[in-house]
Amino acid sequence: MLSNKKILTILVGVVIFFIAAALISGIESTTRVSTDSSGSQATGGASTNPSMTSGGKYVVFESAASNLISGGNTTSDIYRKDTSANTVILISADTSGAAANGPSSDAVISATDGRYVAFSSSATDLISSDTNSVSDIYRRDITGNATVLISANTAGGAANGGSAKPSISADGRYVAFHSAATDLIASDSNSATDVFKAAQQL
Ligand SMILES: [Ca+2]
Ligand SMILES: [Ca+2]
Ligand SMILES: [Ca+2]
Repeated sequence: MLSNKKILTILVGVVIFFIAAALISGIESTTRVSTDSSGSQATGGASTNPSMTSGGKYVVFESAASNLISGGNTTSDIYRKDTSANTVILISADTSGAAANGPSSDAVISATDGRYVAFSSSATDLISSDTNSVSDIYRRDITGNATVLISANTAGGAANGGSAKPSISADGRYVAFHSAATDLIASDSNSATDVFKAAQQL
């Protein structure tokens, strides 16, 4: 027969074990990021493909929802959520600041401070001179309120083939992506999609 003291010791041990296991494996909390700045849920389309800064403050994602910003349209756009302030801003903005005229996807954010976001888009109004009718890579500077074409040809203009799947360095200076274009560099004659890395001033 076990004494009451031994039974108590075993019970305390079991309780400590389960508390420790819960602390080690437990999820502390889950919150929904794809909401508008007042916390209302997204309506009218799916929100997908998140990318996050290293400290977790900023999350970018694509969404076909039309209510995340005022003036939202029904094509997929890129948004950045500040998970501290709970504010949402449009990243795939045209030259006037409104939602772009075509779908955007594949958003990635500069991990260090979240200032830069690279993404692909088939919109034609993100910059003033996109005439190629295919998907391009862009980088948005949120602080500078400016969008630049990353998948530019050697003349600085729209490339002759589609580009997609960007990756951005932690500081936002470099963007890698793949492209079927043949005029991003001087001598691409392999008739195959290649991977490129572009540098942009910070
Ligand atoms: Ca939209
Ligand atoms: Ca284009
Ligand atoms: Ca090639």
